[in-house]
Amino acid sequence: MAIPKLVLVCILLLVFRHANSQSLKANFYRRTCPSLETIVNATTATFISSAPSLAPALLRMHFHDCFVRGCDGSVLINSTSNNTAEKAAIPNQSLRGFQVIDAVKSAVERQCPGRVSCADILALVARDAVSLINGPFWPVPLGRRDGRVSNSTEALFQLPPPFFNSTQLIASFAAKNLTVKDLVVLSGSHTIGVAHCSSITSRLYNFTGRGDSDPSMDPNYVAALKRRCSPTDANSIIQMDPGSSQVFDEDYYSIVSKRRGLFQSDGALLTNSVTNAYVQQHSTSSRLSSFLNDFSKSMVKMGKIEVLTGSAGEIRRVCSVIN
Ligand code: HEM
Ligand SMILES: *[C@@H]1O[C@H](CO)[C@@H](O)[C@H](O)[C@H]1NC(C)=O
Ligand SMILES: *[C@@H]1O[C@H](CO)[C@@H](O)[C@H](O)[C@H]1NC(C)=O
Ligand SMILES: *[C@@H]1O[C@H](CO)[C@@H](O)[C@H](O)[C@H]1NC(C)=O
Ligand SMILES: *[C@@H]1O[C@H](CO)[C@@H](O)[C@H](O)[C@H]1NC(C)=O
Ligand SMILES: *[C@@H]1O[C@H](CO)[C@@H](O)[C@H](O)[C@H]1NC(C)=O
Ligand SMILES: *[C@@H]1O[C@H](CO)[C@@H](O)[C@H](O)[C@H]1NC(C)=O
Ligand SMILES: *[C@@H]1O[C@H](CO)[C@@H](O)[C@H](O)[C@H]1NC(C)=O
Ligand SMILES: CC(=O)N[C@H]1CO[C@H](CO)[C@@H](O)[C@@H]1O
Repeated sequence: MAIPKLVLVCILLLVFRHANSQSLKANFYRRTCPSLETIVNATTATFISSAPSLAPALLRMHFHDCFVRGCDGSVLINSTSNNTAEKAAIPNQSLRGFQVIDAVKSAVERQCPGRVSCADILALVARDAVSLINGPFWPVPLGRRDGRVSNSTEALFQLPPPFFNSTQLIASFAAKNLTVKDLVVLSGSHTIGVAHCSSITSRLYNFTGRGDSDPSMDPNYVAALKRRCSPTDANSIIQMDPGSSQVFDEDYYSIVSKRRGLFQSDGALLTNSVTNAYVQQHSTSSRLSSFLNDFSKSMVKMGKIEVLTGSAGEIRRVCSVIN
C-alpha cells in the first residue's frame, strides 16, 4: 500500500525539523541578537590588546569545555557547597581568562538579555582571541545550549593528560569523534601559550620513578628545561614554542620533529605513522596556509562535540552559575 503523499511530506518535514534542531547554524541569532559577533569581538579585543597571552588561555578553555560533556559551557561553572565543578579538577587549575567570558557575557546580556548561551560565547571568544593575535579564523556555527552539570571527576577522566602516548591520545580523540589527523592538527595549538613547570617535572626528573628523565626528549633540551624548572618549582612558566609563543605559526611541528616538544603527548606524535608524517611535512617545508586551513576545519569539528541544542539545557544568566 502506498503511503499517501501528504503523509510522506509531513513525515519528511518532521524528520527534517528534528535533524535541523540538532545542528548548529551560522545565523542562529540573526533575529534574536543580530550584533552578537560584533559585541563579542569588540569586548574580546579590549582584553587581548592589553594581554595577548590570554588568547592561548581562551583557546585551551574552549578545548577543555568541549572534551567534557561537550561544548556546553560546563567548564565555566563554579564549585558550590554541594558540587565540585570541572574548574576544580587538576587539569583545569591552570585555566585563565574567565574574566573575559564574564565581561563578554555582561556586554551581550545588555543588548540581548537571556538569549545567548555561555557555550556559544566561549566558542566565539576563543575564535576571536586567536584571530586577534593574527592566528587563523574559523566559522563558529551557533545554537549551543548551556549544560546544568559540571563534575570535576569527569574533567579528570575526559581530558587527555600530558603523559599520554599516541595510542591513548588517539583513543581520547576518537571518543569525541575526532580523527588522528584532528589530533595532530589541534596539537598544533601548542605553537602558542605557556605551561607550568609542574606539567613537566616528572618528565625531567623522575620519568620512570628512578630519578631519570624521558629519553625520548633531546638531552640538550632536557638540560635547558632543568635550568628553568627546579624539581620543586611547580609555578614557573615556560613557553611551549620558545621565542614565538604568541605567534600562531608552524614552529610547533619543527620543535616536535627535533624531539623538543614539551610534553610526552607532543613527542608521541612521532610514534604514529599518520601523525609523524604530518609533523615531518610541516617541519621541513613552509606549509603554513595548509596548517591554518586544517586547523580551522578541526576547530569547527571540535566545536560541535556533543552540543546541547533545541530545548536541551538552558541559557545561563551568569556563566559561572547554573540558573
Ligand atoms: C592532545 C592532547 C593535549 C594535551 C595532553 C594537552 C596538554 C596541555 C598541557 C599540560 C598544557 C599546559 C598546562 C599548564 O601547565 O599550565 C597545555 C597548554 C595549552 N594547550 Fe594543550 N593539550 C592537548 C591538546 C590541546 C588542544 C586540542 C588544544 C586546543 C584546541 C590545546 C591548547 C592549548 C593551549 C593554547 C595551551 C596554552 C595555554 C596557556 O597559555 O594558558 N591543547 N596543554
Ligand atoms: C575584531 O576586532 C578587531 C579589532 O577591533 C578588528 O580588527 C577585526 O576586524 C574584528 N574582526 C571581526 C571578524 O569583526
Ligand atoms: C566564580 O568564581 C570566581 C573565581 O573564584 C569568582 O571570581 C566569581 O565571582 C565567581 N562567580 C560568582 C557568580 O560567584
Ligand atoms: C545544591 O545546592 C543548591 C543551592 O546551593 C541547590 O539549589 C541544589 O538543588 C543542590 N543540589 C543538590 C544535588 O543537592
Ligand atoms: C561525577 O562523575 C563521576 C564519574 O563519572 C561519577 O562517578 C560521580 O558520581 C559524579 N558526581 C556527581 C556529583 O554526579
Ligand atoms: C600506550 O600505553 C598503553 C597503556 O600503557 C599501551 O597499551 C600502548 O601499547 C602504548 N602505546 C604506545 C604507542 O606506546
Ligand atoms: C560520535 O558519533 C556517533 C555516531 O554518529 C554518535 O552516536 C556519538 O554520540 C558521537 N559522539 C560524540 C562524543 O560526539
Ligand atoms: C619518583 O617516583 C617514585 C615512584 O613513583 C616515587 O616513589 C618517588 O618519591 C619519586 N621521587 C621524587 C623525588 O619525586
Ligand atoms: C581556574 C580555577 O578555578 N582554578 C582552580 C582549580 O582548582 C584549584 C583547587 O583544586 C583552585 O585552587 C583553583 O583556583
